[in-house]
Amino acid sequence: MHTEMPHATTVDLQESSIRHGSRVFRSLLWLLLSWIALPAVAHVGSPDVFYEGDAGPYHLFVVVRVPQVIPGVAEVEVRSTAGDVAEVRIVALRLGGGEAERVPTSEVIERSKPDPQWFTGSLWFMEPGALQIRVQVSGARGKGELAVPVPAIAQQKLPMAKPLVAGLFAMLLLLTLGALSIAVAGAREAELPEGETSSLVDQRRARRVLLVSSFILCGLLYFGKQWWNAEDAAAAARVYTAPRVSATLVGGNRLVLKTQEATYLSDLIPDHGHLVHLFLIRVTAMDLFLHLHPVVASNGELDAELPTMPAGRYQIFADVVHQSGFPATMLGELDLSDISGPSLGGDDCEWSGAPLSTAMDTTESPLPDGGRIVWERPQTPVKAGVPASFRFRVEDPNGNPASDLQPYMGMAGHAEFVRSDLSTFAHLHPAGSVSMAAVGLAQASLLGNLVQEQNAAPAAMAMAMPLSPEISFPYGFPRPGKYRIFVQIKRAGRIETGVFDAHVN
Ligand SMILES: [Cu+2]
Repeated sequence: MHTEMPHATTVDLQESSIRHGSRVFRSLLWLLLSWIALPAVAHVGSPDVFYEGDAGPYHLFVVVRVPQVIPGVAEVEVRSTAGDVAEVRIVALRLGGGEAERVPTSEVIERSKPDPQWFTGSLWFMEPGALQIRVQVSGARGKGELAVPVPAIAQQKLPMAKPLVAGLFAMLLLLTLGALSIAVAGAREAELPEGETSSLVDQRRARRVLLVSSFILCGLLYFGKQWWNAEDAAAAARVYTAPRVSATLVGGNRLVLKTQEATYLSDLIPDHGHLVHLFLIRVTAMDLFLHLHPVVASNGELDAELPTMPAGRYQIFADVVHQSGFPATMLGELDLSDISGPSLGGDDCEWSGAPLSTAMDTTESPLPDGGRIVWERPQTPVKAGVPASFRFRVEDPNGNPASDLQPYMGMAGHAEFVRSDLSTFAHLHPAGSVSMAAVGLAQASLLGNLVQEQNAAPAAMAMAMPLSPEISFPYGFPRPGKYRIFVQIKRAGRIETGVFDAHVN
C-alpha cells in the first residue's frame, strides 16, 4: 500500500514565514535528517487521518499520513470509487481564520499505474496546528472539491544517525585545527621574506596568536553548542503529548476532571452536539465501557454524574475540539470502589460484557433485544497501516436487516477502536477519523462561509431517514496488536453498543 512519493510540494501556510530563508533551510535540514535518521520507537495514538466524503459528484477515500516531525512531508492517498476521474490536485492550508480564504496553488498528484483509481502525492506541513487539505477533482462529471481537516503535530524528535554524528564531528575537528594552523602560520611567516626561516620573535608572536585564537575558537564552539542545545530543546518541546486530566469523585458519584491548566478548556466548540465526549474503560479487561458527556463548569473543570458502577481501575479518554478546529484526546485514570448512581439518560450510554479476548477474534456482537451487530470482516487478516472500510450490519432478532436505526448524535454510528494496552484510542464516524467539528469548519471554509457551522454535516445526516442497517468506518490501524472495537448505534430510541475483538497483523 505504501508507495514512494514522486515529489514533495512546498505549501504556503504562512507565506511570510515560509519565504524566510532560514525556515526553508531548516526544513531542508529536517528533510535530510528524516531520511538519514534511524527508525525510532513507534508513536502512541493514531495520528493518521482517514476520511470518506464527496468532492462534488466524486466519492473519495482520502488518507493523510502525517509527518513524524514538523516541518515535514505528509503523504496523501486519494482513492476514487468511480473510474472517470481525470486529475486530482491537493493543497494544504490552515483550517480556520483569514488565511483559509487565500488558497495557494494546488499541485497535481500522481495516478497509480496498476490502479488508475488511486492517486498519491505529498505535501509539506510547515507549522503544527489545525490544517486542512483541499482535494480538487476533475473528470467526466465536471469538477468537485472537498476539504479534509488534519491536525498536524510533531510526534517525536528524530534522533541523529551515528554516521552523521561521526562525520560532523570529524568536520568540526578538521575545521577547528585548520583555522588554528592558518592563524599560527600567518602570524609566524606572513611577513617573512622568501627563503628565510622564522626568527625567535616570529615564533613568540605565533605562540601568542595560537593562544588567542584557541581562546576565540573555544568561545565559538561553546556558543555553538549552546545554540544546538536550545534548538534541540525547542524541537523536544514541539513534540505533542496528550493533555492529562486528574479525576476525583465528589459526593459519591460525581466525577470531576481537572486539566493541568484551568484555561485549557476555555475555547471548546461542540463536536456532534457536545463539548466533551468522555469515555471510561475498565482496565485491562475492557469489560465495562461508558460514553458520557460531562459539562464544562465555569472554573474550567469537567463534571459528570456516574451511574452505578463496579469497582475497578478505569482509563479516561476525553475528546474535545478547540476553537481552531484542533482536536485533543485528554488522558487520565480513575480508581473506583463500588459506587451507586442514577441510570444514564440522553446521549450517555454504557456497555458491559465479556472481557477482551486475546486468543479469539469476534465478528458478532449480541444486542439486548435479541438482535445483533455483524462485522462484515474480509477473509484476509486485518493489517496495520492498510486503510479500509470497516463495515458493520445491524440485524433484528429474526436475522433480518434492522429497520429501526436512528441517528445517534446526528450520525449513523460512532466507533471507538482501542488497543489492548490503551496506547491507541480512535473515535470514528462514517466520515472517518476526523472530528466532526473540524469537518464543519473545513466545510465552512470550502464554501467561503465565515459563519461557523460546526455541526453542519451531522445536521444534514439527521434529516436523512430512515438509516441504513449497514454502517462503515474508514480507518487503518496504526500498528499491529490486539484491538477492541466498540460500535455505537441508536435503534428506536435506545443506544446500543456492539463489541468486537480483532487481532491486527
Ligand atoms: Cu462520536
